[in-house]
Amino acid sequence: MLSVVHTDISILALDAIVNAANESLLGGGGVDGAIHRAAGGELLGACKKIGGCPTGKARITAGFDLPSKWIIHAVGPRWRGGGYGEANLLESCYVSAFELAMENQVRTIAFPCISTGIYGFPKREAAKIAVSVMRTYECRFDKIICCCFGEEEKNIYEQILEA
Ligand code: AR6
Repeated sequence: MLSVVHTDISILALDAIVNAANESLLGGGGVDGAIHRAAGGELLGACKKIGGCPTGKARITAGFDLPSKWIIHAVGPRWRGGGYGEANLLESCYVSAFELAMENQVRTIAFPCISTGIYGFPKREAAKIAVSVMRTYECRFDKIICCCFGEEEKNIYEQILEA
């Protein structure tokens, strides 16, 4: 089941939540900052051990103090006008996150709108890419949540899912 939820992803109690991280995996602003604050200091130690992640890929850690069991740190691309493979890289980070989720027996998972905040990826284009990957994995999960922090994102996802 694929659904849209309008909330802070760090409060969700699922098998896994996805973080919109950067290549260092050492935290930052936006949803990354919120997840690190809610998960507690041990998360930073776990991320340091991993040693980074290339754009378009994902890595997994425990959820520590979060209600969710796992955090999948996906690194989306920075928007540079669209001519630098941004769409493929965004698709690839959703695919990598889903593959890691399946390797770890995750059945319920939520994604933020990766790359559409600080990284500037156009929201509607990003949502179309996200939903198309989610559709291909839908039958392998019990619950896939598009977690929208803003009203605008929520409306975009609802329109795409209804189309
Ligand atoms: N829960 C759910 N979604 C959220 C939350 C939250 N608590 N907070 C923000 N969002 P962004 P990016 C939404 O900027 O564009 C960080 O510094 C936000 O409204 O968090 O991939 C990283 O370390 C937007 O829709 O991530 C990287 O350096 C979406 O999450 C960089 O930002 C993504 O916005 C990554 O930029």
